[in-house]
Amino acid sequence: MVSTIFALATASGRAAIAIMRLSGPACHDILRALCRGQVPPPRRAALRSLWSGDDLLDRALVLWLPGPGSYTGEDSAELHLHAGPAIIDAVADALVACGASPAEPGAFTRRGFRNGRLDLLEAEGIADLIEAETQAQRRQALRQTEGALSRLYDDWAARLRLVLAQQEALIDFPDEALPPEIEATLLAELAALGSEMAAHMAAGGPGERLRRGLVFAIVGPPNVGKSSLLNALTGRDAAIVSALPGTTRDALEVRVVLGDVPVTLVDTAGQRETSDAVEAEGVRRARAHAEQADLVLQVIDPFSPVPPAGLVVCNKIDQALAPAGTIGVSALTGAGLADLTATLAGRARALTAQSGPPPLTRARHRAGIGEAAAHLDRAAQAHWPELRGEELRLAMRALGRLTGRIGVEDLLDTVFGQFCIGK
Ligand SMILES: Nc1nc2c(ncn2[C@@H]2O[C@H](COP(=O)(O)OP(=O)(O)O)[C@@H](O)[C@H]2O)c(=O)[nH]1
Ligand SMILES: [Mg+2]
Repeated sequence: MVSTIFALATASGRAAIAIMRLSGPACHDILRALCRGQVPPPRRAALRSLWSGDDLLDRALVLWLPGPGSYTGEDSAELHLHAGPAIIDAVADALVACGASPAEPGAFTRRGFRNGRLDLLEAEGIADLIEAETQAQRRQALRQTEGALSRLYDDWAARLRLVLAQQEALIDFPDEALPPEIEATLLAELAALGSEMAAHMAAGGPGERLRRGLVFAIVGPPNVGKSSLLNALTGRDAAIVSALPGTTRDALEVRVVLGDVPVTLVDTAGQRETSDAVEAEGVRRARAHAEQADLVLQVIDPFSPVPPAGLVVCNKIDQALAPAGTIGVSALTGAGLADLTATLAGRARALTAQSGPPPLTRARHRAGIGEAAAHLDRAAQAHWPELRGEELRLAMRALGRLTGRIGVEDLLDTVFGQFCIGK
């Protein structure tokens, strides 16, 4: 028996309106109880008094959204309450008294998935859409909620199904006069699918990076002005600046938006030999950060040796000229900072740039496509027709798990656990 769930769909805290959302078979009964029989017509907003016994709880805009055309596919309702905490508490109590229960995170979207209103990729897109901080992230997430990635994977699955049908014909009628080119056509299609998947994985980096945001690490010798540069770039007094070398020990992270991409700038301890155990740990962490960063800004000053490669920023150009091949700035005077910001924004855009088909956006997608491609590879090399058929079925299964059309029970908690309550 499916339960009826409710949750606040709007953020908590004082506001003009709070939307309480309900979904499940008891919705109509609950509305009838709260509105004393005056349930509004389907999909028409209507003002109603909400009652709990003789207690008037609020006057609210009420929406009755019968399934299966609702977000969850079930009978649903919305109560647009005045957003006072006492009202929300009273309405929640009344809903519980009517037999409804508070929703878990992602419960509404999960029901939508179960009822075929959206697939797993589209559901992930909705989670990303809510998390999106920049317009580029919003566009990418919206494209995924609209099914762009699902269509790509479904199309591959459909082509695989055809290959599998041809393969089965070869298995079932080995002695019949089947056209001799069947096997060659089948192998050519397998190769084509394999290379499309490989290209998709190769092009997936930007999609994943845009979804999670970038990390730029600021590294270099002590005292060249790394912390000053972090403060200047972020317009915040986040890092401690001092003439004393070895001031920065913990890596300090500040989030900014560069080129419409969220970027975490990490200030690190200056690279030098040190007998101070804490600073040495800082130096070790700085190296680890640099290894994992999407981009490393090597900061020097005009008096330090120029690193052999990479993006080199020479700070303190108020004191001396920057060496050739470096980007000269002064964290003190602000000289060159606009150019540096523009360069970093360009790098951020390049690292997340997309063209052509929708990119994969999560490690889950990469793993699934990788698995499908591996089975295709084995299918192409299989000597036994039955073995090839089995590998093709496994490849289709890997694709089906991506959209959630097959065997995903074990995945659902992971996917929907990332949602907020009320979505
Ligand atoms: N003249 C000059 N001094 C700077 C500049 N940037 C930072 N400093 C000074 O250099 C010293 C070290 O700065 P800090 O940001 O702590 O360097 P870090 O050790 O690399 O993080 C401090 O005394 C800063 O005031 C600059 O652009 N010009
Ligand atoms: Mg520092």
